[in-house]
Amino acid sequence: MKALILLIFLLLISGCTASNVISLGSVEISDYNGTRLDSVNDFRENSIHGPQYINIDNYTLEVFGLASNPKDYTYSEVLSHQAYSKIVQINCVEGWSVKILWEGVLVKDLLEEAGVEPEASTIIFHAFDGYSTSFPLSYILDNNILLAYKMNNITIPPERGYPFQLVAENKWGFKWIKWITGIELSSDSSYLGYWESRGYNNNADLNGSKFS
Ligand SMILES: Nc1nc2c(c(=O)[nH]1)N[C@H]1C(S)=C(S)[C@@H](COP(=O)(O)O)O[C@H]1N2
Ligand SMILES: [Mo]
Repeated sequence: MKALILLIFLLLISGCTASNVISLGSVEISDYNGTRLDSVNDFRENSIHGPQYINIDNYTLEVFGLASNPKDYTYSEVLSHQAYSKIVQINCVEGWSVKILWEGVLVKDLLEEAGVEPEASTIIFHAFDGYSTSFPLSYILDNNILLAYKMNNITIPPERGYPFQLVAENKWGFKWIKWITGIELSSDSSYLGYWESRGYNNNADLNGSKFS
């Protein structure tokens, strides 16, 4: 009898421990399918107003402007979209670069939900620190541009743009807007963002000129 009670007790606690596993956060990876990655800590901090610390409970991503179905998303609503990943290097005009595995959702998927109106030619991204930058709509659609929430398998840290940084591949770092709060569909193809209105090339192609 005592042995039976002991056995039941042991079964119970083993069951408890098994269902009680607490998942710890992921660890940054440094290698992906044979590609050596740089680290989240290899970035330089040169943001216009320093790091921003966004409270995710009050956060919304607003998709607005020339859209038939403008929408406000919570963080988890954005993350409920199909996830994609790719390795892309960010290059700052100041001369440093960092190669990272990015994971996020396609900006294109959000734009399709918002219903792009025919006059929309330009996508303007707005950020929590007042920063902005813009792209031709075709660049966003044709290149599967990511709105990233993870870098090297960890959630993007506040200093690096939490909750979202744009992976503006083949463009200079100043197009990689962090702390994104708004995606605006616009017809203003001559819109100039923060650095673009201070002399940097609005096209910002890596193989083109840095300055306008
Ligand atoms: N919101 C916001 N995004 C921003 C910036 C900024 O000042 N504010 N700086 C840009 C510049 S110039 C570069 S090179 C990259 C660099 O990313 P990092 O600041 O994480 O190194 O962020 C870009 N995104
Ligand atoms: Mo930069």
